[in-house]
Amino acid sequence: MTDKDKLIAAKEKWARDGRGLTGEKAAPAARRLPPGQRETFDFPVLDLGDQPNLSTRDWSLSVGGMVENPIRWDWETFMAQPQTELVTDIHCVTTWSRYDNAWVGVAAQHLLKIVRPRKEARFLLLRSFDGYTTNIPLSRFADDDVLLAHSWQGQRLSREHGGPVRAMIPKLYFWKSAKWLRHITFSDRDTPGYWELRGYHGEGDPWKEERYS
Ligand SMILES: Nc1nc2c(c(=O)[nH]1)N[C@H]1C(S)=C(S)[C@@H](COP(=O)(O)O)O[C@H]1N2
Ligand SMILES: [Mo]
Repeated sequence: MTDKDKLIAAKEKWARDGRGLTGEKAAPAARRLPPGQRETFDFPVLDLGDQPNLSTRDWSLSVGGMVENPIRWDWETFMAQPQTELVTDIHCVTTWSRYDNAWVGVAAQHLLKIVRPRKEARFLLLRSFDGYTTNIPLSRFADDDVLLAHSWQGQRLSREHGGPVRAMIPKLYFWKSAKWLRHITFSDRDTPGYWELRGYHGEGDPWKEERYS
């Protein structure tokens, strides 16, 4: 490539990436990095400091509240469900974003088919083995890119990143993606979780900069 070709290629890439745009009014499809975020290449660990040491034998997921069919899945039952592979970007409210994370897990849409939320159910509260909680509108949990994930980049999720199983909700800030997932409650009412009680947003859409309430 000549220098001129390189310059053109670089400028074309800038256009594709939307470099230099504030992005404040840009539609999500027009850019990849939500407003106020910067790309990171490592995978930071963020939690309350108590990382449960769970073997797959200690782990189970129960789902209850306003559903027709409450369940409790142990590890074998969870792994026997249809498995979904997805590549998604992570956006943490502390302003780092990490692109192209390859996940494997059970799709939220599959879980919803099994438990069948009642008509009145509009919110979920996720509870974790470290006592952490976070709330999510059912409409956001029902998205086709939401997973209960057990693997990341071809390996089982490590303890520090929430293994054996964590939520993965890529269109919301990452604090909504509960690690060490233990229980999901469906409700007609919104119950604020750990960070939501401490000034963070109920929905948490990075494209709308829903950081704080
Ligand atoms: N159980 C549990 N899940 C949690 C947290 C936590 O403290 N406990 N922290 C949340 C926050 S604030 C973020 S940013 C992400 C971080 O996930 P990571 O440590 O895998 O990067 O997990 C979320 N899920
Ligand atoms: Mo976070």
